Amino acid sequence: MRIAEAELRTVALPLITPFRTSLGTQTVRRALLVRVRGAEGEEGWSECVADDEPTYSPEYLEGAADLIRRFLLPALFAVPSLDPAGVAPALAHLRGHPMAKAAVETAVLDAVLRARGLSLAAHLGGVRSSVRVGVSVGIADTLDDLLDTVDRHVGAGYARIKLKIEPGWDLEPVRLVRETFGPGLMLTADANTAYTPADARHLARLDAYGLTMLEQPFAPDDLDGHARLAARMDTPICLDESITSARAATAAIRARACSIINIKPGRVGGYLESRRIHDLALAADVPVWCGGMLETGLGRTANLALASLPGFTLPGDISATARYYERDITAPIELTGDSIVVPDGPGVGVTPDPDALAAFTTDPPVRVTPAG
Ligand code: NPQ
Ligand code: MG
Repeated sequence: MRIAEAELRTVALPLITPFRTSLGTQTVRRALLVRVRGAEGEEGWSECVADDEPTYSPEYLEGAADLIRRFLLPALFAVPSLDPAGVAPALAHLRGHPMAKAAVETAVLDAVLRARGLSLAAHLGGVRSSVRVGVSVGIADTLDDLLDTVDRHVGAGYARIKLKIEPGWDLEPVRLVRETFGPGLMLTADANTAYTPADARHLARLDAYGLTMLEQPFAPDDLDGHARLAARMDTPICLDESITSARAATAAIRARACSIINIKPGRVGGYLESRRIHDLALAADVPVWCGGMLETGLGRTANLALASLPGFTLPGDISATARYYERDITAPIELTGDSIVVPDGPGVGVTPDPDALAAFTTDPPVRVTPAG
């Protein structure tokens, strides 16, 4: 395709309940939506997962919007015959910003695949028509509140519960949830980098609770610290923030820093890089699963397509819409048993509902054209 114009808009979706992690508390999810239009009338949509503040990653929403408008789209306008696989090479001279790059690549993927009548799942090599999913449970005010929340999600059917942890909220909540729900519950913990290797002895006590994995205890660039922790714990170590590319995934596996990988398309620069990480992890016998960034239905649906690949053997952080939002910008995504059906429509398979967009858009959409 040749991109003729693009539109950037910000939507704000109130969360049903605040989401607290070791990084902070979120009450509203603001999301940057990208729409591209091709010279032949092709149309594609995507969502950038950069958050309001650069806490989970160095990227943030306003920065991503600025970068997309001033640098990424102009670089793509200059390509006369743009294939989805050509997006990353055309942007490779611009350093960093994987979430912004993923958003424009995904919009191009959606446009091109829709024009071809092919689903994103089929294009990526998906092999499952539905995927098992879990829920990520934030840090609670009290242990009673936590048990109520976990009980509700287990009752809803979720295949796995992930507890957000931080120093002062770790052994006790994990022990209590394990004791209350028994050994049959698939349980994991995610620290979002809140610990240092000096905490290794403390973290090793989590081995008593049969966790399927401990996610990202240390800083993103501390592969050595994670490798040393992995060597002394029975609980498998999973990396999230550390895995910023296929090359980073290879380095982490080689260093024995993790035995499981969380793949988030935004964090690694897109769905095509995500597939490369899936492929190399599968070859190395490292299970992968699809992470979540409190996406709207647009990003969440694209994640379902990715999670249908064969190496995604662990439940993803792809909860039903109702876990996070009263109303979404797409049709609600629903849980069936412990799974969600992978859409098979062309492209990502959903488009934003105009009424919902009108209701949630916070600022006038910005139109970007080759003329400037
Ligand atoms: C994780 N997500 O696996 C992330 C972290 C995370 C669902 O646990 C705003 C936007 C706030 C994205 C907080 C889940 C966020 C965010 C935490 C992502 O580590
Ligand atoms: Mg994580």
